[in-house]
Amino acid sequence: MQFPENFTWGTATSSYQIEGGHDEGGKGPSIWDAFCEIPGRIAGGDDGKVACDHFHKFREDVALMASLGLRAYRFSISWPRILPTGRLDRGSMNEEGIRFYSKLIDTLLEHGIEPWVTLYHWDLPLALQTERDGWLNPEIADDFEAYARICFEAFGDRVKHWITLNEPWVVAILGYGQGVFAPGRTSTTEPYVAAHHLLRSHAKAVQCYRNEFAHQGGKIGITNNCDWREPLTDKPEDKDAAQRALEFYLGWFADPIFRSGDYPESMRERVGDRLPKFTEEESKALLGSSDFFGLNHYTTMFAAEASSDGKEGSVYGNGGISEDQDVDLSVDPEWPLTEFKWAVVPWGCRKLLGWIAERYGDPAIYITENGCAMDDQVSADGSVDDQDRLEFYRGYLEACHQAIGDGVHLKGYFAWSLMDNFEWASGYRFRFGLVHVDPKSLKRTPKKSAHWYSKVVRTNALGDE
Ligand code: PNW
Repeated sequence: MQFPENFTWGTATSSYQIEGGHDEGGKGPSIWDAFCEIPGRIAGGDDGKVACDHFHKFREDVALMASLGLRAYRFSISWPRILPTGRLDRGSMNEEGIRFYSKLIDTLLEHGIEPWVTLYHWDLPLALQTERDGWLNPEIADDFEAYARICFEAFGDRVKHWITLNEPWVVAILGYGQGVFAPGRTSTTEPYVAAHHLLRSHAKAVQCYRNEFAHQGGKIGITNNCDWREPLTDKPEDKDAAQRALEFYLGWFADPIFRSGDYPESMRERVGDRLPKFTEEESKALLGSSDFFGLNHYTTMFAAEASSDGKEGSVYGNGGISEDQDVDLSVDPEWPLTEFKWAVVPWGCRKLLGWIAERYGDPAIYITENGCAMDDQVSADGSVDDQDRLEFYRGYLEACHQAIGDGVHLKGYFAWSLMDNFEWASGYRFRFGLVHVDPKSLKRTPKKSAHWYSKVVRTNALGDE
């Protein structure tokens, strides 16, 4: 199974999950630094103070990626490492932070690895939360634009792929709806407000890039996450439920950008006044504001018209505010589960890619995350024979290959994650890495899946192992 020659192969990480150095090099605190201090919020009382210590070991990590033959690396910039208070007016810019990412980018380029940079992967400067209400404040769009401009200025000569936001759905639903992620708020109105200002912020940053940095010749887009929703039966109500579930999950963020400049009709109907409205100018700025369709995809569930007993399926609920969607979710007990209890369903990936191609007019799609946590058995020498993870990747990459055969413009794939890291509210219990990181020595050892992925990347082909 051969992939196109110019297909982008990479791995992905995010700042808070790997960097550590939480109070080093002039960095200010983020909402995740604070959230981890609250008893009971993170499994095992873990935090990202040291994480993988990538802040000090980045050269080693880049060399490791190069040795695996990876061509692209998606990482995120920690906003409070650049602006310790989040804004230019109070604290000033942190030159040390700029120097850190500059060195990282140079090191990647020296090794022939393309940097793909995410501006926001959830580590909001704490002061923007405590003093200004975070993503609930409309003015955050100006703060985000100012921060983005600094990054374009400092790194845009070398960075040609920008991702404004990672998974605004997670920020809105898990951060402001269920409160399991920072800032830990629980509400049925705030997710829609936060989502609205996340979208406005994205559009502003893109406008800034296109107006002021077009000469840099890069691409800019957004990454959304979505699982596949398969109708439980052929009944029209279940088919409608699956469609509605996808609209509440992905359409919420993708319709304004790739389709209509506005939220899906199904959301307007059901959410009513709690769904904010875009001005005409905002709609115009949003529509077409992404050069590519970034997609993080992990799993699949069945969707059915809600029954009165209101059952819920996934660890994080059902992909929106359940009360608003009227969708029941379930899984097939035959589907294998990862350690994270996400079902392994490669055909769901193929179907989702097809759904996106159709609904959004065949955009260039990049899978910016796909991967799994598995029950790694670590040998004394740190090696991990993770055949199950390898099978996961083989299955999902086969599905990607089939989607390309269906005519979907899938242009790249980033494995989540380069290495085991801080898995948010689950702490260090779940290991998504291709590379094992020893919790004490922080020594890196590629797992069996990493060697397999390395072969795929080098040959553009899915071989046997
Ligand atoms: C993504 N959901 O998070 C993130 O981008 C990564 O930082 C994270 O480590 C990875 O997936 C694994 O969890 C998600 O509930 C968190 O559907 C939750 C969901 C999806 C993605």
